[in-house]
Amino acid sequence: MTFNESASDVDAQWMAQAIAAAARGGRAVRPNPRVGCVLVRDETVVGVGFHAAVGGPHAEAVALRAAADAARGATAYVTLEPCAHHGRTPPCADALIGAGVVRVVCAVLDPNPVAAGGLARLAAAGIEVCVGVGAAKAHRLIEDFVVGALQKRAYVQLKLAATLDGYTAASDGSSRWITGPLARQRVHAMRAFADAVVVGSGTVLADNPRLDVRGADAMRSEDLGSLRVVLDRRLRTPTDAAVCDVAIAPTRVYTCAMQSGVADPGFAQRAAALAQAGVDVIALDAAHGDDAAFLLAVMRDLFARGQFAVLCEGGATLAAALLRAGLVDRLELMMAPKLLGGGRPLLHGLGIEAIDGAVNLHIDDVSLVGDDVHFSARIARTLASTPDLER
Ligand code: AOF
Ligand code: ZN
Repeated sequence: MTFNESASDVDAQWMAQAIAAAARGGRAVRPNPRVGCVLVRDETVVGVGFHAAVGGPHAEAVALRAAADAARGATAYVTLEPCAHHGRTPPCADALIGAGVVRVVCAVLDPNPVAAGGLARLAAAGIEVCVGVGAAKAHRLIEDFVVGALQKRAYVQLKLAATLDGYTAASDGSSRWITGPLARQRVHAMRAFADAVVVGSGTVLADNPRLDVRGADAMRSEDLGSLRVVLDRRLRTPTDAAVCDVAIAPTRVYTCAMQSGVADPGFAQRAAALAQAGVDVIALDAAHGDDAAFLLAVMRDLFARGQFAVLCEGGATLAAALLRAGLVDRLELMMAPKLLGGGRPLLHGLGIEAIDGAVNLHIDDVSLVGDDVHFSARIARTLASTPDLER
């Protein structure tokens, strides 16, 4: 198998088209990956496909169907290694072989051990294969899938907003509209793409957010927004909190019936009141007294119930706890062109004392949104299954 050896700038351009096709897949593909495929023969595109919904045909199958006989002799550009397994659909590696494709260029290897092995199968059939072209961009589209496939937990995007000097609120607590309307619009788009929006109970108590997607007026009753999730170990969320208005969107509260092994006498009554208000209360037995274990249990439970990717919107205590637990996959940081010189910090309780302990980020994107700056960064860690190469 060659590793980028025979790839060229031309390959990078076709792969960019396959990546653009993959990006057309939306929420409906989860927990499966967003994948795109472009078939090229004689420098002409003869078929394009992308994975549109879980259970539906894979990107390669869609592109092969579009190309029909023109696939013979073509090169396939696929953003993910073609599968070698009989899953919900037959193996794409076999379909590519059967269609007479002569070369397969893919961006990243499949981290899913059940489906992997397609490149080896293609190579064994005499097809020229190549991996690593466009790897960084293609990997970005499947970050949620990789976390789900390897860790069976929800993928976590952490959204934070602060002044340029890193404060989320002034010392009197006032924080409304640190960032401008365009940045807020972008956050609404992120909420809409997530399967759930997650906050800590401190944020519910301090800011009373609604966490809706567009505003209740625009929402029809059958068109509820993303699930809202409150992490509330002590069950402090009041039933009259805006987030408990389940006419806007459904709400789930994760809690713990016991605190450090001690039963809380008012717990059952508060849980019953929330349930009465239509809130789904889930008490996890796991991990009394241990933030990291509680948060991991929450992320696993979310995944098991179909919330494969979540947007965490704070506050500072939950954000730090998630980072400490190694449960943040991507940071979305909105910074407003304002200075406060003091106030509430972005993170509370990260527990790092020396620069060596800093959380390292890899910034993929920086963009101006109105007057604000949006940084999108992944938490730097080794991507085991991904060649760290992009052409
Ligand atoms: C996709 N779409 O375009 C490609 C995938 O659930 P199944 O049976 O459809 O198989 C999903 C696995 O197939 C997935 O985990 C990934 O490893 C591989 N490739 N999956 O959903 C696609 N090419
Ligand atoms: Zn496949």
